[in-house]
Amino acid sequence: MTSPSVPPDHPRAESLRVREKLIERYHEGVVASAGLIAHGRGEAFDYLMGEKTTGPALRAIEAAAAAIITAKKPVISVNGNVVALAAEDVVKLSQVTGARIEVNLYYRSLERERAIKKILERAGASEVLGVGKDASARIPELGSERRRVDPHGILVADVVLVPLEDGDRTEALVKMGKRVIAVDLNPLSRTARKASITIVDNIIRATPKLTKTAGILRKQGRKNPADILRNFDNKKNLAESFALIHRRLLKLAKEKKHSTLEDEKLDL
Ligand code: PTJ
Repeated sequence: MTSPSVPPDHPRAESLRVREKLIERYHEGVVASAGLIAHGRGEAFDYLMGEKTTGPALRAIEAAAAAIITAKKPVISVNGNVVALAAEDVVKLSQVTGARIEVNLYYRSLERERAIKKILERAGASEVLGVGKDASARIPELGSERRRVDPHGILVADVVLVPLEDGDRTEALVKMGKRVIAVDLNPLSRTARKASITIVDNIIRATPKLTKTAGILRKQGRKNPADILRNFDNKKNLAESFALIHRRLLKLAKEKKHSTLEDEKLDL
């Protein structure tokens, strides 16, 4: 099936281009069919937050950067949606922080693992863990295919970044004593609530900001990251995202004239 090209003057051109990219990757066997549904859910929450990186998200990004650069064995876990939306950005993050990249899929198949690895390598990755027999270790207490991990990657990691995740694994990883960083537009999701640090933002916006912040913190030395982590409270940060959505909807409800998201980006 061929996709219609997106008219550049369409008011939601960027959003449509992102959708087309995901559909393309779906047809290539990279994105799972459920990944398209997951994207729609993410879009809905992005609307509620004004499609921009919020204050609470920026604070979570700073804490996440601090956690990654002070980790001994940080790992970035990637799935179909993540490579479709942010392959180059994930590779850059890995290069700046030294975090290893591991493929970890809910709908696991060797074809998908290989296709994802190929995209990451095309984006500049020199190493991709967790493909095929390399995912020989198991996360205890986890029933899904996500339990299969690389013994050199997620199994021994102290910090794991899990963008676009389903909640069970986050919970299991936290139980294993790991610090888990989630990127999830839905602040109500299990993942968002179970993670150690939750970045409530679009992976497309959050990943380059995370890389930039990690680079800046690295230059400042290690004391500052430790302070940032000590002062970060994930529950409080999530509550700020809820409050922000609440305030935004109240403000929109009070608007007398009709306005759309495109002509009125509310500054909250
Ligand atoms: O590639 P696989 O086989 O590992 O499968 C991946 C999916 C995404 C299908 C799987 O992990 C899944 O079912 O995830 P969920 O439970 O639907 O959760 C995905 C979460 O990501 C939802 O809470 C969405 O709101 C959120 N989300 C979707 N798009 C984005 C996002 N968060 C950040 N940025 C996005 N672009």
